[in-house]
Amino acid sequence: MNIQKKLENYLGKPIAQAADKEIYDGLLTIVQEMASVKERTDSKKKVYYISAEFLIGKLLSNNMINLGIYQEVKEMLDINGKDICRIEEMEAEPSLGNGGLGRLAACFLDSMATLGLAGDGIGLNYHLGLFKQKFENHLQKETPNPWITENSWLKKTDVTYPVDFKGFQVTARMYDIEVTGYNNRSNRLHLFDLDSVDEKIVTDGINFNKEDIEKNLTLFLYPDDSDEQGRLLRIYQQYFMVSAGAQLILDECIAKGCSLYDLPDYAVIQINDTHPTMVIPELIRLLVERGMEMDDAIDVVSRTCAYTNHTILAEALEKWPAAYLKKAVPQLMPIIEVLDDKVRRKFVDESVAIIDRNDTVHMAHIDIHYGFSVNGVAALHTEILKNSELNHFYNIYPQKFNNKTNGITFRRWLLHCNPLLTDFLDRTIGEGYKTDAAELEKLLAYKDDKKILHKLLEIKHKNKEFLADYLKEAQGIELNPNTIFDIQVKRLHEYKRQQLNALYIIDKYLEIKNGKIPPAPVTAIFGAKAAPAYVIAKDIIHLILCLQEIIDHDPEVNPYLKVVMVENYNVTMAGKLIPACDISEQISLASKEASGTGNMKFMLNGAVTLGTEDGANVEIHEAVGDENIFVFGASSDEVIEHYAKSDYVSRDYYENNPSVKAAIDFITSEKMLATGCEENLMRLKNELINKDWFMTLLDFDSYKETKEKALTTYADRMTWAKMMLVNIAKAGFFSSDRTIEEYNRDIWKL
Ligand code: 26Q
Repeated sequence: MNIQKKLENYLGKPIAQAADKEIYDGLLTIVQEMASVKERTDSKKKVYYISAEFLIGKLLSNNMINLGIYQEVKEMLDINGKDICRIEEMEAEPSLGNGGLGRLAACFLDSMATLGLAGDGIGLNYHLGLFKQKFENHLQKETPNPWITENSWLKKTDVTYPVDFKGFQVTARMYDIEVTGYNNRSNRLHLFDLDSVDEKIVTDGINFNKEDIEKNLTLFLYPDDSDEQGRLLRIYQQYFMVSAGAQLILDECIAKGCSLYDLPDYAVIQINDTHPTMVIPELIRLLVERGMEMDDAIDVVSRTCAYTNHTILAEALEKWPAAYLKKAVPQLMPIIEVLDDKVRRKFVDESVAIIDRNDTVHMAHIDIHYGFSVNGVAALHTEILKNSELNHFYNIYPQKFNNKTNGITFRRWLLHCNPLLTDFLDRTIGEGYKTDAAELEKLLAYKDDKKILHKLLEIKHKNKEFLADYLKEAQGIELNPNTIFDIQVKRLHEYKRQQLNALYIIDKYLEIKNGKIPPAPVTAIFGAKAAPAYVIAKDIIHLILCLQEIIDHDPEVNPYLKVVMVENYNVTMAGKLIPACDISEQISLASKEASGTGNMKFMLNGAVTLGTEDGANVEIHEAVGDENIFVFGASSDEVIEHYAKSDYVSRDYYENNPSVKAAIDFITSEKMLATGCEENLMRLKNELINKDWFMTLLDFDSYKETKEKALTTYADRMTWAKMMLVNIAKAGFFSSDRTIEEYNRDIWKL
């Protein structure tokens, strides 16, 4: 039966007469059916990608693309007077992640299924995803973000496991989401949940009773720098996930006939940052419980687990007071003590111990000692891990360290979000690039082809118009597609330096006020959520929202400059913004951004990067060459030296650089105070002058100079189009298919 018939059967009426929501539900059912009869990947050995976050985003269109029915459905809807974009809007986004790390996990699931590798995800079924962001009085407000509806991608299973906490036991239930590969077999994402969780305990905003674990365990995804209160709860969540996950893994292996001593031949567990680290002691505990000697269990588990590090920020490496673990999961402490004891017998160096003198447990240290692989997520990041952050470990275990530069799935970040470019590529270089991303390089043959270059500019312009239409309708924001779209979207963090971009905007504003007109009109677009307890990050949002309003109301300035901060930036919004971008802002302080993956999505969609030599920007720079990227700022070596010597003094820059001083002083100018809140603005100004931990002012001049160069180059349309073309052509390396092939080649060996 064709899809139109199936859908009409489901609806019981002609499509033209059905509401968007009914059509969505119908398509969901049909797609789920098609996905469930897909053959599952199968092999003796399987990878379990265990992660506290899977930022999968909306699934309908993605699944339809991977099942090969997207085009057919789109046309069928068209004929019946329905717009697929409207249908997509009926789906609530599962925001089950904070940002890069969670989104990476989702891209990896897509690539594993597409490559036909047996690889399932293990995570948590948060009832409320990352909070919804609202702006009120130029401030971020957080509200709950439910996504589970009656008809959803989640399938309840009968699989349950007991999980013990101190003094009580709960039952973990498994829910599954089918992961369809692109023209290939399917895998599963297993999300564990607790039947007793009760959404009604959420009071105002996103507050809830933190005491009642049985009601709140999987209620919320915690923001990435959760406050003290939330920390204990995270331990409960993490243990719940790994204990249920470990039981599932053992069950599956045993069902395949595996003797537990052969576990590494049947399973490889990829630990996504330290959040699932407790899987190591938990598996050891379970194996011992099933009769294995402790030493054997440690050996078996160590040959099964591999660890990925996603951060260089020392303060972000998870450490738990032993007292917390004792309070929540006392059964793990004796195991962790044995693990620590073994390390201490072997190595005198206190810095590699698992439990330190203050009785704090270092989660990453467990992973490194008791996993067989440690990888960073971009070349520079891995080098920094080896040479500084984890140097002591690298000296002990050089063979464990390896790099796996991140990647993104082209199914979502090109085929779905940019149909115009996809269609253009299909016609220009054929469709081979969809399964072999390296084929994008075929585009280089057209580097000097004026017709092709014009076409690229035309596509970009259309995408800018689409974005303008969308933002007008969704958020009442007016954009002019004839301006340069300069976009910085990512979590709000001081190290990512949205404040540098904001200072540039103030500088521009002041220049225009003084009669200096910029080479081309610019629209600076931001999107970012700040963790609710991250005060300075929220102050930076406040600054940007105030600038937006002031500039909007200033007729002297608004013909040349516009600032827009979109509300509630998420995966869905990313899919609309990225294809419309001219300049991709990747301006973290060198050495701080492990990789970045937004940088890759922008490049693939023909934006030109304005960035520091940080994370994967370094590899983007190498791929496109000096002429096709705008690089600025201090190098990671310089930055690391500044930290080592503690010789960066932001006040010196403030006092000696008149532009910097003027921009910072503007933050608390009369105009700003009339729009914003004095407390927030004063605090931010003081922070920049007296702390500036991420050296914003150090790079100000170089940022400004390089950005001016980018704006001038933009005016030369053919040069710019050529830059776009090279960026697209060279994006193939950043496909997550390549990344996953490398994981499999070097670590998993399926
Ligand atoms: C920790 C403790 C308590 C509560 C939350 C957390 C927590 C949660 C999420 C800490 C960190 C995260 C997320 C980190 C993350 O997204 N890292 C990013 O990973 C990307 C994929 O590798 C990289 O591209 C980014 O550079 C890196 O910042």
